[in-house]
Amino acid sequence: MKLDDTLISKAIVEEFMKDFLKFMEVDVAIVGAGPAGMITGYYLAKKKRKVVIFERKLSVGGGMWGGGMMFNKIVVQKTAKPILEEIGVSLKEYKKGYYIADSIETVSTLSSRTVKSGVKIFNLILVEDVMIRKEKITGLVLNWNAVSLANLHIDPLAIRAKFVVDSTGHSAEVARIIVRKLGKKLFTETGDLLGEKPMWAEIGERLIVENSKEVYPGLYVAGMAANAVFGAPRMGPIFGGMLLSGKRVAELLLERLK
Ligand code: 48H
Repeated sequence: MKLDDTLISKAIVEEFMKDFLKFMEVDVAIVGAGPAGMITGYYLAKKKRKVVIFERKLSVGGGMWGGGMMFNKIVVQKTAKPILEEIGVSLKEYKKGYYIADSIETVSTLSSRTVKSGVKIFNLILVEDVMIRKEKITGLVLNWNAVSLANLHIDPLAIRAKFVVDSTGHSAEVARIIVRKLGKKLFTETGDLLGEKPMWAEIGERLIVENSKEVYPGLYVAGMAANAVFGAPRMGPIFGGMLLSGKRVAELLLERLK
């Protein structure tokens, strides 16, 4: 069989477009394919919800690849152990209640399980705005990240979602867009982003699960974004909270989608 160069290109364009069209209307659109976003997607897709994740970078995994200060190991506490076991990551007990995993194995296994569960991840796409109708978020406004990096004046495209999850990490970008465009409308004490507090693993990891909830009608926050919005400490290189937060948001959304 001779290989046809143009057929190879047609295959890519046609199949990409099919996927893109299919995921332009979803149950849940997740912004950011870090650990929190991927776990949220995994638990939603496991229950057959239609889920898409948009990630602006070439690679998924967010801040997980580098472990702590580029030592590529991640630590999770006992409560998060069942999640990593479920997705098939090897864990070693370091000291009682502290488990350690290889960060490369964790990101690659998590992303593989997320995609195989039915979540569609589009990389290289930046979420630059939201759609609001009757004071509820109803969709996302997308552009290629390369367009933004090159500072090109090119208009975006839009997709519709019943619910949106902001799992963009420290920057809490979707919640920030709401405040910038609509004023202090978040479900926080002041309506504004309260901002992340200094590092304290014990408190940060506890509060992140409580903070993983709806922050504006139709918009949920998961992972580091939850503590940035609700004003809780960062936790440093422990990742259990990101996984527990993602799972919590998936559970809340499954209730809403019933
Ligand atoms: C598309 C976007 C956009 C956008 C951002 O940073 P992440 O890994 O976030 P989490 O919450 O899953 O995990 C946080 C963890 O990595 C961490 O930073 C910890 C534990 N820090 C503790 C500490 O003390 O420092 O992933 C977020 C992802 C990234 O891949 C971004 O590229 C992506 O979101 N993203 N994608 N459109 N507007 N903004």
